[in-house]
Amino acid sequence: MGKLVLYGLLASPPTRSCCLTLKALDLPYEFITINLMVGEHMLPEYLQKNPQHTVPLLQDDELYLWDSHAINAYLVRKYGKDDALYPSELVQRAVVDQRLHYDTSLMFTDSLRELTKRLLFLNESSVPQSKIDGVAAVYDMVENFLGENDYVAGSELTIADFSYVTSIGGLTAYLALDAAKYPAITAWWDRMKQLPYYEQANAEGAAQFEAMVKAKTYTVEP
Ligand SMILES: N[C@@H](CCC(=O)N[C@@H](CS)C(=O)NCC(=O)O)C(=O)O
Repeated sequence: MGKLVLYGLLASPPTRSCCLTLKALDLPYEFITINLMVGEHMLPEYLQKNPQHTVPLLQDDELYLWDSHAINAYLVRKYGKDDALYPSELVQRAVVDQRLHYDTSLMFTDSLRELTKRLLFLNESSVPQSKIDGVAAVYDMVENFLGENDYVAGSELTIADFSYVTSIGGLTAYLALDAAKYPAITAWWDRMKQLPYYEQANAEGAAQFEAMVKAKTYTVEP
């Protein structure tokens, strides 16, 4: 097995989704911090590895792979003892893929990344109400995805849960999750916290992210 290196930032939700997958698969890896706050992701040596300048980035011997969803799928396919976290069966995989694309397009990118970019990277002092409404719409959708299921893509834990637990966790820094309104998300999140590697892979970085957002003073504009 090659040496795995994960370049990332603990506060970054997609980085932590990869930490969760690595831990779930019990894979040893080196973690190299790329501090976005001081622009380390824009340095030529990083751009050479990932021209899209995002974290996380996985190095597996000569392969450099970015995008957390692609990384997580790759890790399960290459190193998983079975395909449980990213099922090979056509329909099950299609549902997992749909959940992942929802994270890439809407939940993380359009909601969480956009809000965070405005406040932490562009240093803006307000966010539009429409963006906070967008967070509520994401909660509605994930509550719907979960339905009666234990996990976001059905009855079994998959890599989609790792993306969702980090993205939803980040969104709660902007809009608290109302347990009465979102009982399925609340129960699922509690279930995720029971995973033996959850604390180590997600808790510290999630607290760091929340502290960064909460340290900002901002208004919500109509
Ligand atoms: N779809 C990507 C998104 C990654 C992403 O946007 N990461 C943020 C940090 S949480 C980042 O690297 N921002 C810096 C930039 O895009 O220049 C993934 O899932 O890995």
